[in-house]
Amino acid sequence: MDGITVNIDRRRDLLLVVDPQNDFCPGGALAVPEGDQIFGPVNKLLPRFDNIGVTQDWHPPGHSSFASSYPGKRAYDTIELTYGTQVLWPDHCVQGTRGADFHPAAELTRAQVIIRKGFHRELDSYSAFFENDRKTATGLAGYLKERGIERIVLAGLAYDFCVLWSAQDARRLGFDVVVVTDACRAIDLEGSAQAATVSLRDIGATLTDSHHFD
Ligand code: VGL
Ligand code: ZN
Repeated sequence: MDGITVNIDRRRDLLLVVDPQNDFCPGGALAVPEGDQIFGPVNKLLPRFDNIGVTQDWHPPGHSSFASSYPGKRAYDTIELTYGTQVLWPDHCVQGTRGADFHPAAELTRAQVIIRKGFHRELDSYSAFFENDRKTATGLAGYLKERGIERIVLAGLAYDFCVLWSAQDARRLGFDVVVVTDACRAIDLEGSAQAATVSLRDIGATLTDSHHFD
């Protein structure tokens, strides 16, 4: 496990850094345990890639994924929305707030595309490609196809939500997928981190760590 060597192809590969934002790091509104530990591996990988994308969770106040939008509900409860089961989160990554900003440790100046997601009030978006209805596109797939990208190398937060869902959609869209496990951290709700690893293997994603890039 975690030992497969990946040869970077600067033309066809894109490094996608998922939601490297203050609110997902220690001290943030939806802090992922050790979330800030990803930046060592992420910053080591960034110079190795010519094609770099970033996603930014970007919710309006009162977003439908916030527990505070439902009287009587608490964070981490679930509800049924039109598109299926939705975990309710603490208010996080509210548009224009410091919590929604990229973490200062992330060296993202060479990123060429920033995809904001989760900005429709009634619809959450974990994946970089589609919102949680799995139909509303973010536009990233078209961008990548026009740029000739064939493989997505994923790092970021959170492993078991936005990274996982991005990997699933990327595979469905025909991209090869590599997940850099030490450049990710999980929220881990009821075993979701382990379940994510099983799903990633299932869909044919390559799991490796940042030491195994050639
Ligand atoms: C995420 C929960 C809510 C993530 C975003 O980035 O994984 N998780 N919003
Ligand atoms: Zn969110």
